[in-house]
Amino acid sequence: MSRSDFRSDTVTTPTDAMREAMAAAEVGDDVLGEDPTVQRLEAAVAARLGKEAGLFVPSGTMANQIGVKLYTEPGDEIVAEASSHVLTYEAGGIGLISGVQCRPVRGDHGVMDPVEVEAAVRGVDIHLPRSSLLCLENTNNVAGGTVVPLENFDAMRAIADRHGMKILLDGARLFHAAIAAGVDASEYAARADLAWVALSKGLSAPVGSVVCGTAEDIRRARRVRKVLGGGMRQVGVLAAAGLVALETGVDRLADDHRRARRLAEAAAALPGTSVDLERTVTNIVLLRFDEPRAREVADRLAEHGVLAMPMAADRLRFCTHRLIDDDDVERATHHLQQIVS
Ligand code: TLP
Repeated sequence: MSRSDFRSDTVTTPTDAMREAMAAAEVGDDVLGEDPTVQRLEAAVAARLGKEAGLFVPSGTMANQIGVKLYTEPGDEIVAEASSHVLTYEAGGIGLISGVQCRPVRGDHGVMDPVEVEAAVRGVDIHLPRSSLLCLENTNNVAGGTVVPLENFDAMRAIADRHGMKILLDGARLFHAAIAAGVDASEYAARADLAWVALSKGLSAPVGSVVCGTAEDIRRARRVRKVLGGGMRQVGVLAAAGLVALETGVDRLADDHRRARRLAEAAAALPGTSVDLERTVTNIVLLRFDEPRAREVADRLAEHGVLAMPMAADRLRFCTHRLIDDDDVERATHHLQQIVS
C-alpha cells in the first residue's frame, strides 16, 4: 500500500537534483576548513539571512543548543515560549549542555506577549539568576505552524536590548513563516543575534541546518559544534544537497501552505473536532478532538496508508511537504471523514 506521510516535513527524501549534486560535490576536510562546498553553503545561507557568516550543523537541535551555549553561563536563565522546541523536544539539553534553567512564557498560539516577556526577565539582584537569552521560534511548531509577526520581533528586540540579552531564532521553518507573512526571512533574522534555518524539513535536504550570525559569534559557534561532536569531515556531499535545497526548495513552500489549508478546511467541517482556520497559514494542520482520541484516529488512518502524528491525547498533526500532493490531501480528507463521522 502506498503511503501518504503527513507525520512531519522531516520525512522528505532528497530530490534527483540533490543526489546528482551530492555525487558531483567537491569536498575536503571541513574540520580543517577545507571543504569548498560547505563554505559555499554557509556563505549562501548567511547572505540569504543577511548575516556575516554561517555554520553548517547536523541538526536543528544542535543549532539550538549551540545558540544557548554561546550566549549563556551556567546558572543563567533563558526566556522561551513554553511549547518551543528548545524547551520541550531537546531531551533537557539546555540543562545538560549549558547548565541553564528556563523561565517559560506561554504564548497565544505561539506568540509571546511582550509585557509577559519583560515581566519574565529577572532584575539585577544577588538572589536571582541572570536572564541572558531570549529564544524565539518562527513558525511555532506546537501551536500549529503559526507565524510570529515582525512587530512582535521588534518588541522582543527592544526588550533584549533594554536588558542586555541576546536573541536566538529557531528558524526550523523560517522560510515557511516568511512566505506566509510576505516578509523576507532576513527581516526576521535581523532582529536576532543568531538565526538558523533547517535544510532537512520542508526544503527536502537529507541532513542539516545552518546557523548564522556575526563572524565572531560563528567563530565561537564552530568551537561549540566541535565540543558537541558536530565537526564533520568531507561533508560537502551533504552541503551540496543543502545548496540545491536552498535554490529549489523555498519558492515551492507556498504549495505546501495551500494544501495544508485545503486539508484544514475539510477537517474543520468534521464533527467532534476543531481546527484554528484563522491561524492555519503554513504547512502544519493541528486537528483537535473534543475527546482524547488522537492515537486511535492516527492508528485507523494508518490502516489506510495515511500517517499523521499525535502531538497530545487530543491533538493530531498533519504536515504538508514536497512528497504530499493534491491526491494525498484528498485521500487524507476522505479517510478522516470516514473515521470521524
Ligand atoms: N521538529 C520535529 C520533531 O522534533 C518534533 C518535527 O517533526 O517537527 N526546532 C523546531 C521548531 C523543530 O520543529 C525541530 C524538529 C527542531 C528544532 C529540531 O530539528 P532537528 O530534528 O533537525 O534536530
